[in-house]
Amino acid sequence: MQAYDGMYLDGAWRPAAGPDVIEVVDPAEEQVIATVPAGTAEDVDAAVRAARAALPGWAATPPARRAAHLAALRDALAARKDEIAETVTAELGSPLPFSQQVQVGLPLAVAGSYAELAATYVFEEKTGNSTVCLEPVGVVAAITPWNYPLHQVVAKVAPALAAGCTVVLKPAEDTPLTARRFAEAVHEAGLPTGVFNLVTGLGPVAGQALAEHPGVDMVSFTGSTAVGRRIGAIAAGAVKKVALELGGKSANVILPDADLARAVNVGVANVMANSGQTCSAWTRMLVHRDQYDEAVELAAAAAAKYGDRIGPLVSARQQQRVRGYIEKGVAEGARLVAGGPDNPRERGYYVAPTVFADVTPGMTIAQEEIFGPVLAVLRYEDEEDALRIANGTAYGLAGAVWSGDEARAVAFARRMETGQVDINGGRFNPLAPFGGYKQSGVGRELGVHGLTEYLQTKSLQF
Ligand code: TXE
Repeated sequence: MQAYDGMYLDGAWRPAAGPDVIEVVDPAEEQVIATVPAGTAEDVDAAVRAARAALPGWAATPPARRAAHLAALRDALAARKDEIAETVTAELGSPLPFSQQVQVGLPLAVAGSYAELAATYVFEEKTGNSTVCLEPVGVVAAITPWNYPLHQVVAKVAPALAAGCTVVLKPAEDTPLTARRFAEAVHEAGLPTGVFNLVTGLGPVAGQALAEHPGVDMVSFTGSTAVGRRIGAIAAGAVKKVALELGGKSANVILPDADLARAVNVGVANVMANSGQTCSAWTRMLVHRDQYDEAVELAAAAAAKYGDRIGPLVSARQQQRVRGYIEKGVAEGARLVAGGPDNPRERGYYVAPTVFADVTPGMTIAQEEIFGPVLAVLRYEDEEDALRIANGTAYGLAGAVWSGDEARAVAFARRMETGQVDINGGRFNPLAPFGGYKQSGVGRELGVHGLTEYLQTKSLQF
């Protein structure tokens, strides 16, 4: 057990204001592996002051110099990639190969993309007799969740720094160790003092104090819709900018002319990855009624094969939550064809890869975000029916369409109320904007769109 002290404030690790700590648990072993300080409003205030003091210098730093700093940060993260992957596995539980390839591989690509964008983005443009200046919003509060502990941090901090903003990060209480590794990389990369600050702590204490702090100009939040609403209300009250990346209930629409086996197998893998703890996961599979039985059989077999490779959920709380949803699915009349509510192992917060058939659009498991390895397979009559079902939830974050005719898939995707759609499998693109329609959020992350979230405009007339 390692007792970490200090928070990264104003360019150094400094003692926390209070004595309280947060226990970090290895979810595979159900054992406390470390403690970190539980920050208070006092720590938050010190961090915001440091970020404010650093703002004028960083905002005035030429973009090419900021880009060089971001490239150094990317390199520092890359140099520690194995250690970070091990840290993610220890506190989140994701299997090590997944931590290496996805949990760390993906944010490295994102950090690299912002090092390039900072160098090439045009921060000033002319329109008629005006010059439009794109200036940093100011001090950014980044509040992140635990499901992709490095990616969620990089997806906010890298564009904010590229834009010339300074940052205070409050990471999720379940995964603060990865955030500490990130802060170490910032330090090694030699970023100017106070440009990035880290406060570990509980959401309702440190997170709330940060969102409410008058020295914060913008809050960028990823997490539950319930907390997102609260943060949105705080931001509206203080008239500060806000970006919210919330939950999802994405549809994987398999049109009748698709390669059914491929669409089902990729669809199951998508839901089971990271034990279902992915906001963009395709948790609803929509299949034409003529192919329904075959698809259910394929999905059940694919889920059963996934059994040994799945990691635990992050916490006992999330395990309870997911089991509760599975029990609700059964109670509402859906048919379990793989997995179920029982823990498949003696130790660890595991849930077996679970597939429900005979799910109807109004059921709780077809409407609410479960955030576990649980797939709902729904039947549709025709394309219009599929579209109605796909668009028939409060969320709109991601989705997929499969068809032998790409143009048909694209036409369908254009009618989906969602921020990102993969056509016949798609591939991750660190430059493609990511974010939600409807209750899935406000604003976009990644690429140029992710950068402009952290900018405000000033026009000069001549
Ligand atoms: O999220 P919270 P939780 C969804 C998913 C999951 C559910 C609950 O469905 O089952 O949310 O997860 C901080 N003021 N997602 O409870 O509480 C908190 O410390 C300021 C979807 O872990 O929203 C953490 O840093 N901050 C999702 C962050 O908010 C507060 C990822 C997220 O925690 C706060 C995670 C407050 N009052 C969960 N209360 C996604 N979209 O990817 C908490 N926090």
